[in-house]
Amino acid sequence: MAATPRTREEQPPVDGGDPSVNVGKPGAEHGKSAARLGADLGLDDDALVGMYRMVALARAIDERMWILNRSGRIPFVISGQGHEGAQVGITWALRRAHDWIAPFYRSIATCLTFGMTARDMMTAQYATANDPSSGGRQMPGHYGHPSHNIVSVSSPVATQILHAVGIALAARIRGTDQVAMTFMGEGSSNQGDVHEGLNFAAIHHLPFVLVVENNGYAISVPATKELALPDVAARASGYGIPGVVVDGADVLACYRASKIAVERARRGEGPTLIEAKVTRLTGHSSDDQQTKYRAAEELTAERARDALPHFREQLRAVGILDDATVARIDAENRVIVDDATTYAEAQPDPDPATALDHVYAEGVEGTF
Ligand SMILES: Cc1ncc(C[n+]2csc(CCOP(=O)(O)OP(=O)(O)O)c2C)c(N)n1
Repeated sequence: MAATPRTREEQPPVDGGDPSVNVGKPGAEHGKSAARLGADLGLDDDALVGMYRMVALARAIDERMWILNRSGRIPFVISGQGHEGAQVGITWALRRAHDWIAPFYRSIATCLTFGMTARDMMTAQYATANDPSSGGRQMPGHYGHPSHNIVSVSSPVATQILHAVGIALAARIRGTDQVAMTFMGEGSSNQGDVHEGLNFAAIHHLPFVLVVENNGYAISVPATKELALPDVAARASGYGIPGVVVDGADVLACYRASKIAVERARRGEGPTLIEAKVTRLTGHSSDDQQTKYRAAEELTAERARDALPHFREQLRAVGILDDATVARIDAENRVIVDDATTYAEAQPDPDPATALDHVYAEGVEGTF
């Protein structure tokens, strides 16, 4: 049997990759001028601070969820910690209230960036009657928001690609100029749905972007047992579309990759596969103990790839953030998270009489 290539160098080139995706590193490329960082991407200082605020808010909400879980207030957490930088950077390139996203269970920062609020997220965790994701009927972490064009998360992984490709097809037929983007892990990218979705979207040049957030594990299964090559993005060439690998700890690199993909999709040139190499800072979920299958040294090394401190230092290095601004953002985020927690805790549960609503078709005789 032929040896399987294991390293990036041994791989065939990933079609369409942009060699300049490492933008945003402070220093030689950008100098110390605050005005220059992000300028080539059309991002001003306010936008950069807004992106940082969003990464920090997603982390603060996520950390609160774990505290609430461990203190018995909410039943289940599936975390986005380690994914936030990629999620904010990538989602930032979409047009809110116009484009569509089909998120997955780690898409906390994605959903916040696309319009959901901390209260929306927390009511989903508490499964309250007024939770916009499902009125307390979905599993926690299965976010959705019809008025923000956020499709409800499905529990079977990867099905969201079919929903998003269908939305992209509808957008094409209706001529709405909308782009549909979906998100999943690298393990999920092995599902048959992904082949069907990418093949169809590529053939028809649909306005669609697939984002694979590769955190190296599918629950306890490491990437080496999920993929026979290092990059999911390499598969894109099999569909005749660009595949881009991007460092998920580099928010601006993620934004750039997404901006290119979204503009291409909107121009009618078809889909792109973006693979963001992220990290999973927590267990798979609150029901998982990752120290059983990950060495302490590996977990320490993962912390060094955390986008939150990286982005903060990047903005600090060019003078866009200072200690006072960071402290102010942290304090504001604490208020938002406290408010969301108190609010969600006080909301009523759904009425048990509605438990079967939307489960069976109503008014249809003889179909079951
Ligand atoms: C079709 C299907 N098979 C299995 C599962 C159980 N399951 C839930 S999450 C998960 C791991 C997914 O890993 P990955 O796509 O890499 O995403 P990650 O959770 O690591 O972000 C599995 C196997 C499922 N939900 N749906």
